[in-house]
Amino acid sequence: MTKETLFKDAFDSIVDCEEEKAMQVLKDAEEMGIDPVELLTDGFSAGIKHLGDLFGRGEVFLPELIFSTEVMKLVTTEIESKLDMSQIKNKGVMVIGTVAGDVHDIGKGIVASLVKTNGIEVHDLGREVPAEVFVEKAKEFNADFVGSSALLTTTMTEQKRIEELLVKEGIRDKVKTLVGGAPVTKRWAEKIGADAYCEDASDTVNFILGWIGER
Ligand code: B12
Repeated sequence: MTKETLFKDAFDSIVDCEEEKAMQVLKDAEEMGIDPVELLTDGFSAGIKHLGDLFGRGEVFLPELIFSTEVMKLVTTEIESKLDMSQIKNKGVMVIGTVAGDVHDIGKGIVASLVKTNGIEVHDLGREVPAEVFVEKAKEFNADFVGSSALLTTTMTEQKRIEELLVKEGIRDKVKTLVGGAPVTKRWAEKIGADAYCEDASDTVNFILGWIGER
């Protein structure tokens, strides 16, 4: 088995909604010493994104998307349980969530896990989180970082509301804001005044560790 075949199997296991195959890939990856985060990003996540394209083109339907999401969630839970938390040092505090009106939480969950394994205390607020709650929790936990995920073009505007509320509540300069999700871009982040747009979980960690280094 080569690395390429393994990544292709990871991709296919999500597209074809095959739980057993996905679990076998995880086992093989462990034996081969493959980085689980790389496998998650370039294998499984690429698969769910491809399925989204097929869904967008009307080639697959919502039930298929829901079943594959279940497999994706099993995979991410399994990988999360294997991530090394032993180096955890509290380098900062993050609140993260998916914005109001949006149930997509797979990517947000991956980001939360990876940030956590890099020594940040993470408070995951879940999904469909109102802007007011992001700000309230940022205050309560004295957060350094506020991350919001939006997967729908119709819910991206909630990220702008978070920025506005942080200003209104007088804590905008106490936090760094990070935005992500499939329709979100660097341009959008700049437009709404967010500190960073992150393409994926590793990108997020790089931004956060960079800011911590600047302190
Ligand atoms: C899985 C999925 C679902 C699942 C979600 C299950 C769940 N618990 O998450 C289900 C089936 C429930 C679903 C429902 C719907 N979906 Co949907 N879904 C998807 C799909 C296929 C994959 C999303 C995903 O998990 N990707 C994998 C993860 C790993 O990637 P990611 O989310 O982008 O996250 C990465 C980065 O973006 C970044 N990131 C993400 N969040 C954050 C946060 C921060 C702070 C940072 C820094 C970084 C960051 O890092 C992550 C890790 O690398 C996408 C297609 C796509 N291309 O995204 C459609 C998609 C998002 N869905 C879509 C639609 C239309 C819907 C529905 C409206 C369908 C319907 N008719 O009901 C509903 C919406 C319900 C609602 N109110 O939210 C459209 C959105 C179109 C648009 N432009 O707005 C898409 C693009 C599909 C399509 N091509 O049409 N969906």
